[in-house]
Amino acid sequence: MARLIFVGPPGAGKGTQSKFLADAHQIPHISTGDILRESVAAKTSLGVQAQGYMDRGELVPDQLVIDLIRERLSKPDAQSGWILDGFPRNVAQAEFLDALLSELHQGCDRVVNFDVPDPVLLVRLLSRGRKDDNEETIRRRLEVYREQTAPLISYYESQQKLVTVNGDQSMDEVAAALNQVVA
Ligand code: B4P
Repeated sequence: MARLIFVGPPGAGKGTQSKFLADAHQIPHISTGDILRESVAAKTSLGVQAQGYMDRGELVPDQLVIDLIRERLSKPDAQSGWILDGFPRNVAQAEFLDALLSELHQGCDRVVNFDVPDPVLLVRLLSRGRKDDNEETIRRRLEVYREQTAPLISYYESQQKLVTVNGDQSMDEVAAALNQVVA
């Protein structure tokens, strides 16, 4: 399984597990959150436009992330596999991705949904302590997840690509569960 999409609430372990699996399979880990944070730090035009949304726990406008994903997936190292971590985040982004992949003659093999209860997410994110990991912003990110990202579960279920992993286990246990579903 070389082309994977990771979906789940903030703090579910998408970034953590992406790194493990990308290293093991020697495929790029493409995290829209990481790319946006690097753009904010470098004060690029994308970063300047994205910063306020990220600080408030809102999704940045679709067109900004769509443009960056189009560019990233067109690079040579993304032609034989990737893990998309944090993209798509809503149905409009998922529809864009379906169209882009068909243009690039690619397809996604599996969509992994990380299932973790809200109280566990809150504890994890508060202990990570990133700039957007304060209680008010986390609550907003969880609301945004429920309103905009959770509908992707039925979107990908209907494409018969969805697998759900229990993310409320140790990192090694989650990695083992993930290996079983993507092997
Ligand atoms: P992201 O960077 O995607 O932020 P996240 O969802 O909080 O990260 P993640 O869920 O990967 O964290 P992880 O579990 O690895 O997005 C940040 C912001 O960028 C968004 O709010 C939005 O503004 C913007 N954005 C990104 N993509 C976008 C898009 N497509 N469209 C629009 N806007 C977009 O780690 C969490 C913590 O849990 C870590 O400390 C980790 O060590 C710990 N952890 C992980 N697994 C664990 C386990 N099994 N047990 C215990 N702890 C664990």
